[in-house]
Amino acid sequence: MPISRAASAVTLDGFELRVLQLPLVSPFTTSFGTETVREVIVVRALTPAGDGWGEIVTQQAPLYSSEYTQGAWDVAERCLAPALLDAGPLAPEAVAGVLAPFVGHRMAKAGLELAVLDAALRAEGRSFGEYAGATVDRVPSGVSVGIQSDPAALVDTVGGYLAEGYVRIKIKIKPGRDIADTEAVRAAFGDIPLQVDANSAFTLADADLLAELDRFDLLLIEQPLQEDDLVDHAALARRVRTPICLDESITSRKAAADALALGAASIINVKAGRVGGYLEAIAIHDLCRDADIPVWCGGMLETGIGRAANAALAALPGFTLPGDVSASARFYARDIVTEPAVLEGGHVRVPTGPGLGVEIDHAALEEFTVQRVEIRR
Ligand code: SMG
Ligand code: MG
Repeated sequence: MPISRAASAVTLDGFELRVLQLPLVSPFTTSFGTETVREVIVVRALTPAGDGWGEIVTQQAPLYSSEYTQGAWDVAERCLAPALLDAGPLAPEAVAGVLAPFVGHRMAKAGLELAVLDAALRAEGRSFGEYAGATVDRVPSGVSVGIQSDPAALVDTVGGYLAEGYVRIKIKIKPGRDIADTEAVRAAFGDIPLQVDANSAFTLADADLLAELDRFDLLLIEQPLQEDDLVDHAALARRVRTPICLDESITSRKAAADALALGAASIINVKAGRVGGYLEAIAIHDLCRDADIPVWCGGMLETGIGRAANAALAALPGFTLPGDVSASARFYARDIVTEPAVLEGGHVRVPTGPGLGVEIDHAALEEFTVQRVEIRR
């Protein structure tokens, strides 16, 4: 690991966990359901030098992946936080090793690691972007558009986002809401950068249908098959011209290497929560950059905390495709940071302040908190 990615150790006095429920500005529908409220866990690392903040990007129910809020809460409170508090002064790079004996629970681990990372970098006065190796000061912003009532409504919604300046559109698809939706967006807006995300809703038996998407010149098809269908994804990739991009399947650097070796993906969606943390996400970026595999930064409807971290991650040089790093207002009327991410000329700025470079709006944090616990050494 390059020396620039080493931060100094912090002394952990404790962690505070909060479940937040943030209302969404509009319902978000994917192949697995509709959300109107984003439930998320905010993590505060308590150190003598100050607090660090992270977020656990689970949802209320295990629909995107096997993790869910109360499961993450339980494992964080019962196992993960106590192990970190027992470890003594801790560098952020040591967090994953301390948590490695606990199988799975990557989103929970990622949220704790991010809080430690933020605390350590704030103490050093260094930004996460600088630490991670960001090479640009703003990143192109794509938007993920949920399934709408019908293709005409989808065209309306996409038109609104294009008018705001988003530089790439991703539409969610599912069986029965696939070809016609994609065709409607292509017909309405011509040659815009466009991709689709199925969130695992198809099977290899749908290969002919998925191959019909080839005529729309999409940037990629994201996660058409199940999380553990690597071999089927490889078979599908041989039957469609559109690049296959994996999201749910890529749970680690090793999973990314395996998927690439199998030919299951030619593009990778990097999401820190899904892979157990931003450091593992950076390792996947490094692997793909060395292998000339394009990556882009995925999103989990993050609050201002994770959104700031995502903007910095997306500023690494291997992120050659626009990510799901949109303005906070795309999801939230009120965020929990004092300066939520905004869209400026189709881009989102990479924060430059210490740590994640955002300050918590404590009144908003309180307003959305529905559950709270403190774990002390
Ligand atoms: O944060 O802009 C965002 C959301 C992007 O579509 C998005 N995420 O599968 O890529 C994905 C979904 C998962 C979100 S479900 C909580
Ligand atoms: Mg996805």
